[in-house]
Amino acid sequence: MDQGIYPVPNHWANEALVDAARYRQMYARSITDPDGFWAEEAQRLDWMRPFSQVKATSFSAEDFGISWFADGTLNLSANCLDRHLAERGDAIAILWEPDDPAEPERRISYRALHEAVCRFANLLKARGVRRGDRVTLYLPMVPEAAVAMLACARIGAIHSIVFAGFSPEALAGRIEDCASRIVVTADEGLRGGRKVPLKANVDAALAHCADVDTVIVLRRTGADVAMVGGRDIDWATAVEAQPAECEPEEMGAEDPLFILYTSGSTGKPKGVLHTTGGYAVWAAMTHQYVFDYRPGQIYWCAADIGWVTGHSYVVYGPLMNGATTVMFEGVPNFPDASRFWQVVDKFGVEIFYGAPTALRALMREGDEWVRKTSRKSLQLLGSVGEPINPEAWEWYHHVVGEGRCPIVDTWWQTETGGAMISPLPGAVALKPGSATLPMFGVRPELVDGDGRLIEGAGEGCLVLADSWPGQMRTVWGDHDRFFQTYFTTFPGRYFTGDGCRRDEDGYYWITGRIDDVINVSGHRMGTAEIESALVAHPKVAEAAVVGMPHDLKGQGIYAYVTTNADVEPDDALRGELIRWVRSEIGPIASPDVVQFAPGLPKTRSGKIMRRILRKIAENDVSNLGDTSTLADPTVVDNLLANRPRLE
Ligand code: 6R9
Repeated sequence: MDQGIYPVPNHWANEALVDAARYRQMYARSITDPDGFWAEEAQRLDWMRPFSQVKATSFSAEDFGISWFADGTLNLSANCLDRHLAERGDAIAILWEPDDPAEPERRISYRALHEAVCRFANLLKARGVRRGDRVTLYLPMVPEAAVAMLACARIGAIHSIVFAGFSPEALAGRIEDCASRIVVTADEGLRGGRKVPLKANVDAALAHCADVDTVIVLRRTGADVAMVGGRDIDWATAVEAQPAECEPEEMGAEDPLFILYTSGSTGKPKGVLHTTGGYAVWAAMTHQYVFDYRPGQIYWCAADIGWVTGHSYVVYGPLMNGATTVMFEGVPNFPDASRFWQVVDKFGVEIFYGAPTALRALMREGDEWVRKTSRKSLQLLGSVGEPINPEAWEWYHHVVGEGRCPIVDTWWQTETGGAMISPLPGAVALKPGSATLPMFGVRPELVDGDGRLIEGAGEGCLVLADSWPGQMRTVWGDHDRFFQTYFTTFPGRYFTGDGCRRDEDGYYWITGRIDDVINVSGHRMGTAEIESALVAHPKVAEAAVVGMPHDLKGQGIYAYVTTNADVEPDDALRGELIRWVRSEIGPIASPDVVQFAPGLPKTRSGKIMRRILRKIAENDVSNLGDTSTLADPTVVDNLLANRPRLE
């Protein structure tokens, strides 16, 4: 299975911040002396009041609690901006590349970013936003998205970013869940030459959210959008009237920084809450070590700020480290499949961090699109979001990186705040498809279905035995759900939801989700969420959704639908249901396959046997396993006979 080993290149071993010996020594210390290790790592931040406690954490039911650096105070916006001004105020903080290559790029210095953040922070305050208030951001990939995030952090407001590809319904649910009174958006977004009606979506969402009293609208395309008097204000005009200085609030290390909604195996998306101090230490430290980041380097993480990768590795991590972070508005294949590498050449990008789904799509277009660009600036490549298949890894390494650039395959989650299992490029030999070894302070363990620890090489559920500073602290508004979701499956341990293999060298190979979460192009979708959207359709009686293998997306969405008795299912209804899910949740949730079924396979107690549905979706029907507990075994014969033909 192992495809071979790529040893650490000599110049990396000699010049990297962390070499193999140092990695081992630092890792060992992080486990045996966490307080000492983290007290030192935390010095990378500017604290307003130093902390006297470091780690105070327990995963047990009796004394459950997670807190880091509890009595320290700091401001994350000041750590991203103010402290760089003296030394590198004129250095570029954000290098922005628009969707359309004919439009000019924007280069925003640390000083200019600081001023924009202060003005926007003052505007938020003028609209009544106070410490602890929630601010929903529904923005395209433009520098103002980072400005809005940092402005919230500056005044102690909690930002909740909703990916600009989500529908009005999904947006409304997230606004309501955290009760935010203010939404920041743009007239329209622009992706791949197509316009996204963001303001119109906000208007539709707000029909359900009576408590929102302010909508700040950024002009991106200049489209003529409806403005509601008293509620909607124009970003540019409003900030002009604001002072260019805004004192950063002194925040406790455990004060909330942001909420980010993510899908789980049950129920509605959860509001993952991250706090200030621990998250900041984690994002800054991992950004520095994983990417071996040196001041002055041009760094590009191609994730959208709507996902956690955009939070930690487009904005917070790089800016804390004084980096020049590239922000890209567009998509990998517009205007053509060379775009990523043209942007690399245009800016001289040295570190590129992307997702396997994009790489697979580009790989399919052929090497020519890559080869006609230079890419000579590239030194290091990264991967995140889903397991990278060895074929895509090899292509990334040999074609994109011309065999010269190590690949850091970083395993982590919205919940973890930053990279958890990842090679450090100067320290760890690479194996294509493996996220390799744990980050400092991370204690991965494998357990079997009964919770027994698996020692040495083996495969099981990936759990984490102890806390790390970047860990989420709660589910917004539902602390019990936080405990139930992550700490009860294997008591005393954090349950990741991922399956994993550990090889003879102690390398970790993530095999994918083992819960009811589907990873579509690196985006997490809960099956329950899509099912509830389907059953909300007036013609649908019941629905079950599972993942299926998909060449480009990693996993696709396979929906089994039982219609109401008086409905004749046909292709028109199939199309209608797909459009329905798109409008209920967003395009990323569109089912790839809809199979109509007069009945779903259920146990006698009425529980849907997803195992069978998964096997059918995976086209692995030779052995469906034990079907004896089914209430009606003929249901399965019908499912098998009526599988839609897939190309
Ligand atoms: C950062 C992010 C988390 C889930 C995670 C896992 C999958 C992410 C991965 C990976 C294999 C990697 N995942 N990175 N699987 N190798 N390098 O993606 O967060 O959106 O919360 O997704 O993504 O299944 O549990 P999030």
